[in-house]
Amino acid sequence: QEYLAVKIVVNQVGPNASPELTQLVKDSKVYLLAGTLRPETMYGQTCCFVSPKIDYGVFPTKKEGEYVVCTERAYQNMSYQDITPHRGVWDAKLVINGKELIGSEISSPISVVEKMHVLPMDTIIATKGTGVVTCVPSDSPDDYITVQDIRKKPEYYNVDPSWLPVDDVLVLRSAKYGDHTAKFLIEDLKIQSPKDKEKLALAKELAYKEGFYNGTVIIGPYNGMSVVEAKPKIRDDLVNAGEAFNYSEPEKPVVSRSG
Ligand code: ZZB
Repeated sequence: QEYLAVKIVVNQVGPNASPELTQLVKDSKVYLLAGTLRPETMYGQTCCFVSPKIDYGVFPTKKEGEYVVCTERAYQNMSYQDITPHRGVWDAKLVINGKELIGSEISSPISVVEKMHVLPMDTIIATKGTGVVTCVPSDSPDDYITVQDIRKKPEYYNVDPSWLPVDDVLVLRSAKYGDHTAKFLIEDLKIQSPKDKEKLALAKELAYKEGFYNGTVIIGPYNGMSVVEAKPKIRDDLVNAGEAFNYSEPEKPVVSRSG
């Protein structure tokens, strides 16, 4: 699986950050690394998700004074792909729980919304991607329903309502689902909560397929172009600007049955 890791700048830490993390963000450049398969939707980011159930590492990059936040597992993978300073070395400068990051003020490449915040997503899987998910509520049903749920009960999630994104930014058009694919599918499949796992998996698959094969970009420099055409261009632009990099995730290790 070939992911794009998007570098989201942490401008200011939130209220739960430890003194160590606060100091590090003051003294250095710290990026959240969001793993995505959909670079063409990056204009529509409205926040970034981490899981309060996952521990993350703050790891060094090849640039002095620059750090990235992701799961140890993800960084370990990267350490064999000539992305990190030392091959096969994955020592974290700092280990932090996702909770520490919530409420941080961030900004992400090509996002129309310039000032965003980190919010909690309980359904992030620790063993996939970087453990950091950039939120695109226009085209990701999981993101759409998660933001809605936080909006409904911010106290439960321990989220300051001022961190919530305002309007969704619409980035793709398709014949089947219009300009707001995620909203369409959430309503059509009557998905009520981020815990509706099976329906959300179906919504994700439908959104992926329609977006990729029949989607058109309706924003930014590739406005009017098909997703098939624009996707690699947007990916390359981000990589060339140093705002993202490609990395691959190995298939799950297979347990040998041969004995
Ligand atoms: C932005 C985005 C915009 C995404 C969209 C999807 C969609 P897959 O196919 O299952 O590998 N993601 C990444 N890592 C995780 C994780 N650890 N746990 C839960 N979700 C994760 O899914 C990869 C996509 O799932 C990634 O691409 C990321 O969200 C999220 F419009 O990034 B995506 C229809 C989906 N649309």
